[in-house]
Amino acid sequence: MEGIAFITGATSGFGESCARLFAKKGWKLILAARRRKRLEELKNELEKITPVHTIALDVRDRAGVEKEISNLPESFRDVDLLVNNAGLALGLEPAWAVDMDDWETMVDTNIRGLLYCTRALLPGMVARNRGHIINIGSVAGTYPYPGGNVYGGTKAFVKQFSRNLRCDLLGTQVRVTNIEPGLAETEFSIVRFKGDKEKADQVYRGTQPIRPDDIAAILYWVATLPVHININSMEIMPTCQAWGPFAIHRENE
Ligand code: NDP
Ligand code: 8X3
Repeated sequence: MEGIAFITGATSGFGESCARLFAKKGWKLILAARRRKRLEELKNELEKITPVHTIALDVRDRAGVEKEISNLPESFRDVDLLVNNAGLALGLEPAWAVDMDDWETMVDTNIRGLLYCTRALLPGMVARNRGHIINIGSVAGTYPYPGGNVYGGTKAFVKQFSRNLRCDLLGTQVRVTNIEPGLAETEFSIVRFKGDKEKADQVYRGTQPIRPDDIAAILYWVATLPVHININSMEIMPTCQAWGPFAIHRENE
């Protein structure tokens, strides 16, 4: 099954890998992110194999999202798949020490941005009785860790919002999936540590993390299952990752 995929955060990591794979499989692409130059480079490359429409867009800009989606070119209008992938973590400080701006940026991107894109594209999917929204959540939306505070909170929102969407969409053929990856090497940690590449590299030191192409392959499988099958959620960790024991603070130790 081919169709039209709208991918947010297409300029790196999971989004970029998905763009490449879906292009190879014959899907038409709408690629959105803020970095215009990277978008244009990707468009030039992928346009050789499939039609591509790019949107230089900050998903936090509600009016911008609404305008761009209502002005999609005719041949890109009937979006079959929305991949709500644009997102980020900022910092790992404890809650009492974080920069409030970082919390706001995560909420505005991972929650509000995802909502704006979803709300703008969903009516068309329901009207056509066809479509799929794949949200990129995280294991951080289920399992807490020190410094995960608001990032994990935003992904917990994505998890429950995905489930609630399924309830609203019951009776339609529109599907919803929450993909929840664990340790994956992308630009994620460079962004989290605000450009500190050395610190970012330490996150993946001695590991074999998930690669963006792994997530793209999983996402493609989820998106191309028969329409009567809905994968509600999928939690994915690299084999080198698992859970730890409960943390217990002991006095005088
Ligand atoms: P990357 O940093 O490599 O990619 C993030 C993408 O999101 C970029 O294309 C970036 O593009 C885009 N983006 C960020 N903010 C905005 C914005 N305001 N408006 C539009 N686009 C935006 O990281 P990943 O590929 O790892 O991240 C993709 C998703 O996966 C995120 O939601 C992340 O939380 C999630 N995730 C990541 C994991 C990991 O370990 N890597 C694990 C679990 C989930 P640009 O800067 O050009 O706007
Ligand atoms: C990204 C995975 O564990 O760094 O969502 O939060 S983690």
